[in-house]
This record gives sequence, C-alpha cells and structure tokens, in this order.
Amino acid sequence: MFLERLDQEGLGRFAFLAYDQGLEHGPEDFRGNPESVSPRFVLELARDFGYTAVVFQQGVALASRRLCPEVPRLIKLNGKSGLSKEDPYSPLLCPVEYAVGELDARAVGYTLYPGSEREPLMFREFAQVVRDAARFGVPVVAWVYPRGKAVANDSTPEVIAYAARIAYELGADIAKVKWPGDRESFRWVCQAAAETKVVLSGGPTTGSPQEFVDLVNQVMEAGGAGVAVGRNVWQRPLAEAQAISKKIVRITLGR
Ligand code: FBP
Repeated sequence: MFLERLDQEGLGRFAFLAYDQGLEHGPEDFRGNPESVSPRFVLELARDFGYTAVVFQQGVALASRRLCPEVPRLIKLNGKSGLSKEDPYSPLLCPVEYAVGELDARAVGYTLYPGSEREPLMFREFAQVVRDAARFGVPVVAWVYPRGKAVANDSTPEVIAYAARIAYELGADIAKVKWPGDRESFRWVCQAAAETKVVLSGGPTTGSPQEFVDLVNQVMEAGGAGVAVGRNVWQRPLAEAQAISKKIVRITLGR
C-alpha cells in the first residue's frame, strides 16, 4: 500500500541507495573510499542520478536532515551490529510514527531473519510495523535474510523464494532479497512473492562495475522491481560511483 509515496510516476520499479552498513558491518566498509564515511556522498549521488530513495538509520537521518532534503528517505526501523555471532535478532529502534513525523520518511524498512531462534520476535515486531505504516500512509520494505544455525545455506533458490513469500505473507510492499544464483530462479522468487515487489540486495562489491550491471539487467529481465544497492556504488571512487549509478538508474527506472 501507499507505494505512490515513493513512486509518484507509478513505474512499479525502484532503485534504493542503501547506506546502513556503518551499523550492520562497521566502518571497514568505508575504508576503500573514505569520502563515503559521510552520508553526503550518497545523498549527492541520489540527487544527481535520481535514485528512488536513500536508506538511513535514525541517527544518520537526524545528522543529515538538512543535506539534500529533496532526496526521499527510506528509514530503516531496526538494526544491529555485526559483532554478535548469536542467531540474529535486529530490534526495532525507531517507531514508524517518529520516522514519518520527525524524519520525513517516505517509506520504512525492517530486516527479518527467518530461521533465527529469534524469528518470532521479529515477525511480531514486523507485523506491527505493517499496521503502523498503513496508519501513517507509508510503504514497507522488508529486508528478508534467512539466517541462523538452522539455515544451512541462505542462498539456495528455495530459501530465497521462501524469504520473498514471507515478506508477502506478513504484508510487505517490497521484499529485498539476495541473488539466488541465476535468472530463472529469480523469476520464481518474484512469482512466489505474488503482489509484493521484489528488489535485489546488492551484496559485496563485484570486481568490475559491469559485473554488477549485468546482474541488475538479469533482475529486471526476470520480473524484479529493481535494486537496493549500497557497496557496489559507494565503495567505488566518485567518477565510478557516478558512472554505475547512471547505469543502475537507467536499467531500473528507465531514465
Ligand atoms: P549492499 O548493497 O551493500 O549489500 O547493501 C544491502 C544491505 O542489505 C544493507 O542494507 C545492509 O546493511 C547489508 O546489506 C546487510 O548485509 P549482510 O547482513 O548480508 O551482511
């Protein structure tokens, strides 16, 4: 519901620039391109190339509220560091009401780890997020990453299709999932998600920018609704980040 808050042209396609890795992975992710330590780097790319939205945690959103205010913000409501090795739980840190009212969220996001021992907690929190988002009129993006001791392999086509279906069953507007290995598997992932749109989660930076561009092409050919990409853009130096952004936005949004 309310996808028009993000997608005023009604394209049904999305290009998100994810920038929550400082919390999830730590600052090592920024080391190769120190300019990316500041959210200014991604905000200017999003503004100049027309990404659908940037993805920020509450703190980054607050600190950068006066930078490029015209760039839509997708506020990540839960999060965790990468330091714990337990079965993952990513707690709700920011209520939908605060994200919309104070941070001007055009959409909200939440990471689910199906298969984790703490799955029930996250499912309950997420179900509440879906209801709150409907009340405040914003769409919900679910990061769905099956993970934990019970999940032997999180990248099989079956597991990723299950992830996409979970997003649909719980009421997400958009599911963000990992690459299942090939285009035909991704097609099934998109079908399994029924009305929920499916976007690709970028993953670690590929050797060449073209490798990632090829992946984005396959996603769109398979019926995907776009990408939510981070490192494959902002781990590259500015000129390369600009060049790949131009291609990503052209392939996904057609502009
Ligand atoms: P990338 O494109 O950099 O992979 O970002 C996508 C993303 O989902 C981020 O939003 C998140 O911080 C990160 O990946 C989580 O990655 P993981 O938990 O798989 O290490």
